[in-house]
Amino acid sequence: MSINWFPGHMHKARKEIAKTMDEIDVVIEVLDARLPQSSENPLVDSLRKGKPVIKLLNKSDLADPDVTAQWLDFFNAMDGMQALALDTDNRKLIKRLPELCKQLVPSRVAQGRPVRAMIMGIPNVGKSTLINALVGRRIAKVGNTPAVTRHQQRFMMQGMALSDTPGILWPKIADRDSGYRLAASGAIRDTAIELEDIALFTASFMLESYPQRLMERYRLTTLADIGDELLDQIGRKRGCLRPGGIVDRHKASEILLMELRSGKLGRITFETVAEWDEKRRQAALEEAERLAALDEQQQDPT
Ligand SMILES: Nc1nc2c(ncn2[C@@H]2O[C@H](COP(=O)(O)OP(=O)(O)OP(=O)(O)O)[C@@H](O)[C@H]2O)c(=O)[nH]1
Ligand SMILES: [Mg+2]
Repeated sequence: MSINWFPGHMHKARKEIAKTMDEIDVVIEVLDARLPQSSENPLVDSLRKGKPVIKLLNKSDLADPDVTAQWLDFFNAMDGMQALALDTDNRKLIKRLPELCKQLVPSRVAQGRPVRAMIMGIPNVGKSTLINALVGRRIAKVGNTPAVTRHQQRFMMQGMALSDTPGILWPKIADRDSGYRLAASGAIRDTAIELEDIALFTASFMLESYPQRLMERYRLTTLADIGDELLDQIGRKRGCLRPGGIVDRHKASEILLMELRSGKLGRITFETVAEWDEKRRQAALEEAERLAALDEQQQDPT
C-alpha cells in the first residue's frame, strides 16, 4: 500500500510558504518525537532557502525517552543544527525558544527588529499548540486531527513574529515504513488510509518492540505471533464481535490505533537512529551498485 495524501490546501500552503520565505529569519521545524526521521518533511529543506532551522522533537511525552535522547544526539551532531525535545507542557523549554531563535540571527536583533520565525511540519504534530504556548494565549486553532490549520497566520509576541503554517506532507512518501508510521501516529487523515492495514502494521510493530505493554493493556496471558491474530485478541477482549462471534477487525483496529496515539500503550517510538543508519547504508550500497552497473554498460554496450 502506498500512502499519498496531498490535498489541495497543502499544495496551496506549500506555494504560500515559498512566497513568504524571503521574509523569514528562522524556521522552527516541528517533528514527532515518536518518528523523528519519518516526520522530517523533505519539503522543509527545499523551502527554507538556507535559513537556519531549529528542530523540535515534539510530543516527547508520548515517546520512549531513551530513544529520544539518541535522536537528539543524532540531530545535534549535524553542522549548524539545533534540536530540542519538547512536549507542550514543558513551559521552561518552550520559553527558551525565542532566545534560541534570536541567537541564530544576531544581526536582526542588533537592528532592534523583530525576529521572524516560521513554524513548519507535518500535519497534527503540534505546531499551533506550540504557538499558543509561546504566546501564552489560545490564539491559533488546534485539534486532534490532521489539517486543522488551513492558512498561514502570523502572530506577534515580544520581539518576535511567529507564523503558523498548515501541516504539509510531500507528494510521494517513498519509504514504506515511514508512510505506515506517519499514518499510525495520526499525521494522515484516517479516511485517506486503510485503517485495518495501518493497524496491522502497528500490531506487528508492537508485538516486536513492546510485547509486554500489549499483555498489560489488554490483560493477555498469551500473546499472538502475528498482527492479525493480535487484532482478533484485542477485539475479543473488548467485545468487538459481530453476529456469529466473528471479530470486528475494523473496531479492533480503531481501538489499537486510538490507544497507541493517546499514550495508553505507554511511551513508544517507532524508529531508532541505528535503523535509519542501516537504511542509509543500504541505499548508498544500492546506489553504488547501480552506478557500477551503468559504468560497465557504458564500457561494454554489447
Ligand atoms: N501528547 C501531546 N499532545 C500534543 C502535544 N502538542 C500538541 N498535542 C496535541 O496534538 C494535536 C494536534 O495539535 P495541533 O497544534 O492542532 O497540531 P498542528 O501541527 O497545528 O496540526 P495541523 O494544523 O493540522 O497541521 C492536539 O490534540 C494537541 O493537543 C504534545 O507535546 N504532547
Ligand atoms: Mg495547526
